[in-house]
Amino acid sequence: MDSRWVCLLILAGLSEAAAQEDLTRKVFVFRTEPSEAYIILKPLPKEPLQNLTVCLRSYTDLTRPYGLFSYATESEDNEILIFKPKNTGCTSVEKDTLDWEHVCFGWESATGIAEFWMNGKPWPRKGLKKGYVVGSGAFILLGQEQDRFGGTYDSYNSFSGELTDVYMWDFLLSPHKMRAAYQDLQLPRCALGWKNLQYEIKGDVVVKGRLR
Ligand SMILES: *[C@@H]1O[C@H](CO)[C@@H](O)[C@H](O)[C@H]1NC(C)=O
Ligand SMILES: [Ca+2]
Repeated sequence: MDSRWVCLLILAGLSEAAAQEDLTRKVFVFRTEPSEAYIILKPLPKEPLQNLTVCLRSYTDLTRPYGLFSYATESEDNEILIFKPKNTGCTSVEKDTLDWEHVCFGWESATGIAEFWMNGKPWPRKGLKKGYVVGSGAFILLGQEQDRFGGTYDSYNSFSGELTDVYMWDFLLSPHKMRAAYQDLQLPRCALGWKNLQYEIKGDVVVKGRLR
């Protein structure tokens, strides 16, 4: 979709969460590199989606490509994918310029408009799959890119580092709320969010307090 970040899409509806954990001021640390670990997110979507927003914040020194958020259905493994392609232009990351990166991806079927926000700043909007409906019955993972519904990961695309502030809404956030997500301010209620997260850790991932 653009040169630095790729967001593919197709998505489903969200149901109410049951057992939830408030992860405020916490992060997931994916400790190994490359990694076979991932985190399964719930609740599983029940309704097809016509609108959506996914936001998250990550911190890593990886220079290879990596998948952060992978939403797959049985018919489409890249239904929604937040994936960072190879870091171009440099072979190693300057450690003192490393910083957290916050991204939000939003999409609205009626207009087919996709938004991509990087650290609170919108990139030029693009057209994407106007009239499409994201299928329900999804498998949502953090830290790997699914090449098949609920499985087959290429560890070369795995994430290593810290991940936090993961949210998904079944509507397109307003520009005001996109900026609020970046600034970690009050956000609209959602079934899948960092303050009420239902998740299951698979592999070497630990929950730790934030350092910043
Ligand atoms: C999706 O967004 C459009 C435009 O804002 C709205 O008209 C429509 O009702 C929404 N659909 C759902 C299922 O919420
Ligand atoms: Ca894939």
